[in-house]
Amino acid sequence: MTDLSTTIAGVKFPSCVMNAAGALCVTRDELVALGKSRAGAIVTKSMTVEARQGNPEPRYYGFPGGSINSMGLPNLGYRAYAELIPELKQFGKPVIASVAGLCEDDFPTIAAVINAAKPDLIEVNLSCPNIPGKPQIGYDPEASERLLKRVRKVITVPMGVKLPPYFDPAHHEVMGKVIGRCEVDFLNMINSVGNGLVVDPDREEVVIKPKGGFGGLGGTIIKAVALANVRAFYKIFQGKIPIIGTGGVMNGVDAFEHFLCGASAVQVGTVLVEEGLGAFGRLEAELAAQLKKKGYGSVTECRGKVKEL
Ligand code: RRO
Repeated sequence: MTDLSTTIAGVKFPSCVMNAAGALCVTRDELVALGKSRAGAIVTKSMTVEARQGNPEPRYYGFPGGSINSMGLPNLGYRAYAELIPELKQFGKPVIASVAGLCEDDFPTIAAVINAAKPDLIEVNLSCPNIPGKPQIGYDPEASERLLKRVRKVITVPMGVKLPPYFDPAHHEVMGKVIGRCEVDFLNMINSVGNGLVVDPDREEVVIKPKGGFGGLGGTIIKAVALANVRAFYKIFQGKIPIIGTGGVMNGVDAFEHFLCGASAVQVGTVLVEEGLGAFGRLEAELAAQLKKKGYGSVTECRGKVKEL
């Protein structure tokens, strides 16, 4: 039997495949359905202080190579998620609460109350690309460090950071130094590739309404960017900070590639939205078959083993 379980920051996950924050995880019904599914964890939608409807629709569009979204942080508000966490913990798998905010002060406010509700882990989202007029915090190293130091003071459960994609080794290095100074317990990368544009040539139109059609890209078209970021941070921290690999996982072989690059678990967004909760069982079966084919008995055995030429 192939072992698909994993451990992140001391927390045991029954399966290494789970939803990415944002995918089918906004409402109580969606979160409970994740609890009943084969997902290895329940990850909440990134939360803000007040409940939000999000951006106008259409705000998600799937196409053969991937997806584009500009959801605009639709969520129930942090108080509702704080109340839901004890119920969600009864499904016997870790609960990861994703904390966001519309300004820096929101993050510690939310983090303190969510931490008191005792999710198994907290993920701090520094990389929402879709709030009109607000650049991603993760692209500002000083703001990132300031914010991480503030939330670290109020978080006692393992704290992770959801990072945007970086496209230059100099940026990996700068953010690596920031993370190294902030007592981060795990990393999750990448968030969607921000501010892409998808055009429908027949209609001669953009495909989503907010921000003139600009939105975060996900799915197959971002896999190489995701793998590069997982690998870069795995090397910077020499495997000592566990990494959740997110981006472009559509099948078991994609997940295997993330593990080879250094991931300890993977999260799925686009494939989950397109295929529904049945995606977890399929991905697990495909990943188990791939590991067996390559002679590995567990995901931990192949972690970081990609060969360089
Ligand atoms: O809600 C969103 O528009 C959104 C968020 Br918070 C995020 O972190 N990443 C993304 O692709 N969309």
